[in-house]
Amino acid sequence: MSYFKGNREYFPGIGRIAYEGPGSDNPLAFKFYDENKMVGDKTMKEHLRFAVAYWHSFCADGSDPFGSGPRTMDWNEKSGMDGAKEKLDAAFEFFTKIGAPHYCFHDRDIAPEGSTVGESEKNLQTITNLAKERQDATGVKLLWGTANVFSHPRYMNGASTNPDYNVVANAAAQVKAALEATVKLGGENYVFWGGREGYMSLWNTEMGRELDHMARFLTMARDYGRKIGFKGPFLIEPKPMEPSKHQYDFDSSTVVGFLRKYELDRDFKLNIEANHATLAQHSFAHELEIARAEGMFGSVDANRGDPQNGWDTDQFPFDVYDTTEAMVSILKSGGFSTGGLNFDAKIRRNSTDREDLFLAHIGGMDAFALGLEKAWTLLNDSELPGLVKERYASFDKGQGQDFENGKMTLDQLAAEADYGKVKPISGKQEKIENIINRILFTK
Ligand code: XUL
Ligand code: CO
Repeated sequence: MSYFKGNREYFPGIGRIAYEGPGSDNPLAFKFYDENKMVGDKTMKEHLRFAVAYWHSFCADGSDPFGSGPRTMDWNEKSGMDGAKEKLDAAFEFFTKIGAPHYCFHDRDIAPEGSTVGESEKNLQTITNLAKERQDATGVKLLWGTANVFSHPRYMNGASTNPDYNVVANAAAQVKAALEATVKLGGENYVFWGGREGYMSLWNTEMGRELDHMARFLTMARDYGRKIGFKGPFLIEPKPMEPSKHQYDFDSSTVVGFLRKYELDRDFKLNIEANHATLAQHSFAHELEIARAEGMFGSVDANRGDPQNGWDTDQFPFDVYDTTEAMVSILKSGGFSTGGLNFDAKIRRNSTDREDLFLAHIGGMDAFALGLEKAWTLLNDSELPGLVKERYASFDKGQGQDFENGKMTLDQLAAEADYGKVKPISGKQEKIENIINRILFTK
């Protein structure tokens, strides 16, 4: 199996990662992710639509607020556009060696900011022209593009919600250029993560006005995207806090309410990130289920937090209970259409070997392959769907059905009240949990 080769090999000694099955003890092989294996009517590759995140894998060197980065990355040695070109080659070598069909980037991950708006745009155009060549040569596709309107100090008070109009205009220039880059590269979605769209203190904040500004900005971006031929969904990625004390896109329910209020719900969907869900005191599956209930499921940023702290630790997925529960919800949503599983995840600061980036992705891909297979079995070959259906059976016929279909008034419903008809009905939670373990730990 071939992989992309630039001027230099950045991951020497590592070839195309192959599926060797659960019996293999080769750390650089898939044990569960067999891209051509059929699960129902699609291959694993088609179901899972994995993507590699440019920022964590090729830009970050492991630095944290307490110290500089311990990782050496040969492709990050040169600065400016020379460095950006080497990083692009390293990225495509990695995508094709790990066998990820997609990638995702922010404008500033892939091309450096220049000293003027025009120079930044030129940098982005130059690098995305090269990215297009590499996409065409390898078949790797862009899952989504986005603009980083949160890292530069000019965005310290927000981007579209900034109280200074001049900053909002700068955010517009970046989003416009990032939309153009996404369209050029055939990106299937466009993401908005509002890292600093929120507040640090309510004493200096006009919240209603900022929300109106955010909606105005998103509406303009939607209109521009459609004008230049972007057909896919715009995605909002909810997160409750970090870096802001409070972010307006707090969680899925909040975002759905916002989108409906400003009539953006037809063009926008949700990009659910596991660790953002837990930061909001929800579970990953909870956020996916809200998106499903609202008909707004779009894509996933696959990662996990750490149960012992509340931060956005962005660890690679590992917990198969979690990936199974997530895949149950995703399959019930009808699976991915334009979305996919983007590893918005970083290797630990002390994971300093070059192979660690491979091991992390192999583990994440295997965890979701297992989750997919187990979820498929739970939904198609277990007692679970029947047990859930049975719980709601009183709404499938007669007056329950009339109630559900809006054919009853409160008077009529109240007239049915009868203490004698209400019997305790077990929720069967433990039975279901036992079924899940049986499916998880048998073939
Ligand atoms: C930050 C985060 C972002 C978005 C894209 O927590 O998840 O990387 O995914 O801007
Ligand atoms: Co994310």
